Amino acid sequence: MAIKDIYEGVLSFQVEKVKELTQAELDAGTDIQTILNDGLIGAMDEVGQKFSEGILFVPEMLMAAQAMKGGLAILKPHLSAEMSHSKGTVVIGTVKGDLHDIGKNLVAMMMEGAGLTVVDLGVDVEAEKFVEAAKANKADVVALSALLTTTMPSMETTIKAVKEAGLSVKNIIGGAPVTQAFADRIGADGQSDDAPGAVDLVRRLLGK
Ligand code: B1M
Repeated sequence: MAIKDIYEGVLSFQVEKVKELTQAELDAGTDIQTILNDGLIGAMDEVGQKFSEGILFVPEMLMAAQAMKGGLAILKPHLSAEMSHSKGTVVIGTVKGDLHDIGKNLVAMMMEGAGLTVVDLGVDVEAEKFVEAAKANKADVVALSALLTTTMPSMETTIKAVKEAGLSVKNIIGGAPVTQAFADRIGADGQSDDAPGAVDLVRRLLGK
């Protein structure tokens, strides 16, 4: 039994095995950060890398994320508030009018896997709800997803509302129809084409 087995368990999508191994490491007194960083997060970093290289695809990334989430659920009660907030808080949702959530969920899971605290508002989220949640959770980042060209304007409305509320947060956007030119035009701090890229973007924006 070793952290390496947790890492391999995530890479081979074994939810139950990852949960059992994570619990076993906890019971053995292994440092939580080591389990998190060297096991779960490390494996998701490799998954993200392989996705970027075209070696793994969305279904595999979702399965690995599920396995990682299994381990994370075991660790969560043991993570101190300080640790769980140490890498930043992201408020994420699919913008108003849009019900697509598979990609957004994947982004949220990868962010959790990267040690960020994620507040997921779901789908069809009004601009005001993003503002309220960002305030209530002292968010570092507001992350908006849209899959429809018709809901892209909701991103602009939301970013405008966040800025008007005077919140000191970074706004990022993503989803199939989103481009860098669009992100620039609506004043977003960045955009990403995929979930691993969104994690990298947040890390860059937060200087981590
Ligand atoms: Co809809 N749909 N859909 N749909 N749907 C698309 C998006 C569409 C391209 C299909 C098509 O026509 N070829 C089209 C949009 C056309 C357009 O606007 N240009 C479309 C349409 C038209 C519609 C409806 C209007 C259909 C209708 O009712 N007439 C309707 C709209 C409903 C609404 O939202 N109001 C509709 C409904 C649905 C379902 C409910 C049936 C279902 C959604 C189920 C769900 O999400 N729970 C659905 C689905 C499944 C799709 C397709 C087939 C697949 C989307 C998906 O989940 N992809 C899609 C066609 C396609 O993409 N092939 C389509 C997998 C997912 C992992 O990828 O979401 O792109 P994706 O996420 C990626 C990146 O985009 C990125 O990272 C993810 C992972 O790498 N990403 C981010 C996403 N969010 C990000 C945020 C970030 C960063 C990266 O930072 C914040």
